[in-house]
Amino acid sequence: MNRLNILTFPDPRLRKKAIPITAFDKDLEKKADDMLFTMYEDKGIGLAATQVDIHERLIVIDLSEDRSEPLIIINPSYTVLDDTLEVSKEGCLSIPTFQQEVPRAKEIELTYQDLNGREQKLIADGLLGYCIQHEIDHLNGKLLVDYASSLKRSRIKEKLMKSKDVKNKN
Ligand code: GNR
Ligand code: NI
Repeated sequence: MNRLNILTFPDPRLRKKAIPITAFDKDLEKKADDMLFTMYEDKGIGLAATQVDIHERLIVIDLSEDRSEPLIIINPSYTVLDDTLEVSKEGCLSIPTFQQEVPRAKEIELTYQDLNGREQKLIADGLLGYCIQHEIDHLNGKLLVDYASSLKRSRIKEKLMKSKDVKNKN
């Protein structure tokens, strides 16, 4: 398994729209494995392929305490079952040190394909529901900063660009 490099805001590659997956092969399995490994290493609860510069509709999630319940989600779409908007306070591995409150649908029904290309359905609310909505935002090039004020967005942009300068000088 390989640890993949996670893109950091404001990298323009985070804005690319991911395309549907059509080949359910060994190569796809390896991408999913590497993404799970990377997510566990970086202590995230979810990761979208866009964040590791793969612009295909693939996400991985694991909400379990002992990191033993990996979910591999391909070509996801969802319908809203309960459109009450709940406020979810979220972080993102692509925007270190940043947190944002985001309005999310309370309950969704997710339709997706598994690694074998078989269609699956899942009803989700709470953190799982929010996480799925967060990851699908990534596949569409949308980020937590888009829910923030322009002042807050420019502050985090300056901060992360500076910390990148420091890294490049060392
Ligand atoms: O690790 C993460 N935590 C989180 C918390 C609330 C809602 C969504 C998330 S996803 C995030 C990892 C990440 O950046 N995934 O894209
Ligand atoms: Ni994220």
